[in-house]
Amino acid sequence: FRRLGLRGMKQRLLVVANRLPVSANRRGEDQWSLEISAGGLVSALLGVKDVDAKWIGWAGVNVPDEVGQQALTNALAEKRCIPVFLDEEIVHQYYNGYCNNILWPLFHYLGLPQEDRLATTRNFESQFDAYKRANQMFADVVYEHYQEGDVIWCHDYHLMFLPRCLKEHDINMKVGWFLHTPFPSSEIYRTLPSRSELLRSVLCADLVGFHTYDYARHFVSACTRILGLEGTPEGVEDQGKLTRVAAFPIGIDSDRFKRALDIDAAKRHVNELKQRFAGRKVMLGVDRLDMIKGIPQKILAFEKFLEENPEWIDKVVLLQIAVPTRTDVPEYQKLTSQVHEIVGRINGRFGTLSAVPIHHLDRSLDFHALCALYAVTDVALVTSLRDGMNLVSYEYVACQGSKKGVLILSEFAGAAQSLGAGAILVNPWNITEVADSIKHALTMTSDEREKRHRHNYAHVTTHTAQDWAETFVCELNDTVAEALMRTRQ
Ligand code: ADQ
Repeated sequence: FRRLGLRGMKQRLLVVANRLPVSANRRGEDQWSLEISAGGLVSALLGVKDVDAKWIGWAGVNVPDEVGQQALTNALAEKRCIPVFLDEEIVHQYYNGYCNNILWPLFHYLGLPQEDRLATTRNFESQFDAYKRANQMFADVVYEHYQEGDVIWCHDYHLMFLPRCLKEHDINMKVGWFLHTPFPSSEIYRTLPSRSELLRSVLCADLVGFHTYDYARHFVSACTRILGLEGTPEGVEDQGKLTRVAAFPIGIDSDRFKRALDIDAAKRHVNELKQRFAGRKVMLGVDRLDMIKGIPQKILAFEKFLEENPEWIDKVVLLQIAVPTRTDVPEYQKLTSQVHEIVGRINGRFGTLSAVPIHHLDRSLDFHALCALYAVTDVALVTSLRDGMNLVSYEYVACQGSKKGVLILSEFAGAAQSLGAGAILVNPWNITEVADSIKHALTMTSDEREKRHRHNYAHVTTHTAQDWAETFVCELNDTVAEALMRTRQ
């Protein structure tokens, strides 16, 4: 890639994502309070500096009245955010329905939810219709704010129809689309009833990006097998028009995490945690409470470890921080109960009068508390069943400057491709293997720990969110410039 850097380019960037990076709470008819929300996309884009960027997306609330909408628009403007207003019905059909019930499980190889498979199939067309309408609503807001020369960067599976809406409005818009989840094998993807229409819409973008080369390859295969188009080393070609397809592995703002640990609030948390868990090894899990994160599998592996290594009872504790998401979706409510039940059972089984083996918190932590946890814990356990990248593994490594803790990482997370040499890679479905890895991590020599950590730390601190965004935007500019040259020749 040509690494021009965004600094000084003075190019405007419109980031379009389903959710704005803030959650809005109404405090009165025209009063809103805004709070940064947790999530991978937010964390990554907060790390992108020195760009004239505006963020377009849904604020996560239904605001039916004009007074409220205007007040929220004004409050968000200070954060360089522009809201898209979606009503309850469209949120239900587009977001809960098509995005979260159909695309999300499919892209993570979970298929459609079993018990409402028939209902899902029946509702499919109306949900897809709502999906297209919602994408058009995002496009309408982009048109309102677009200026010639802007780069429009569309994010994620919620907005696969957006590149098409934008290009139909103005073929000269520079449009990039990036997927934060895996793109599944074409054999999985091809079960989606709207498979062709979605692929064709994504191909309207100038540049299509994925976290890993494998996801990019799956996408190109889907285009060749389902649409009969030609896959080239550059991307996908349709009657002479090339859509560039490439891998852009995301990163984090590692300096922000390191700096956070110098702040008094974080130091206080570190001291408290050290005192609280003195004499015991601490393992950490931090996830959104989602089925793709493999939380039940992780906890069951920990149980297996205690069962097979009783000498560790009372000497090791697992802290599992699970921030609830999509709480109105029944599948997620079921997952919460399932996790609570397993944790209760294991704590009943292995707890003593002085300690319980698992501390499970169903909530988001503030940034400094999270960094402190990353810094003091001995092992991080990431057991995603599938995960586009998994930034928690990066954040853990960034905060482990002095301790050099061990990362146990699922081979099904995109991060396994970048942190594989330093982490202990596991198949999260194999509970015995994960239990053995826990033992390996807890008993590892300091030489091995240091060597592994050094590898990962070098990667995390040199492949940052800033690099990711710069590379994507530069590549988009280059792709458009090259296409223009080709048409002029
Ligand atoms: P997510 O599925 O949200 O992201 P991940 O990449 O791990 O997964 O990011 C989670 C983010 O939320 C991290 O920055 C973490 O610090 C924060 N977080 C999680 N639990 C938290 C808690 N309890 N309290 C506070 N903060 C918490 C999606 C894809 C990923 C992909 C990212 C970025 O699913 O695969 O890596 O986008 O592309």
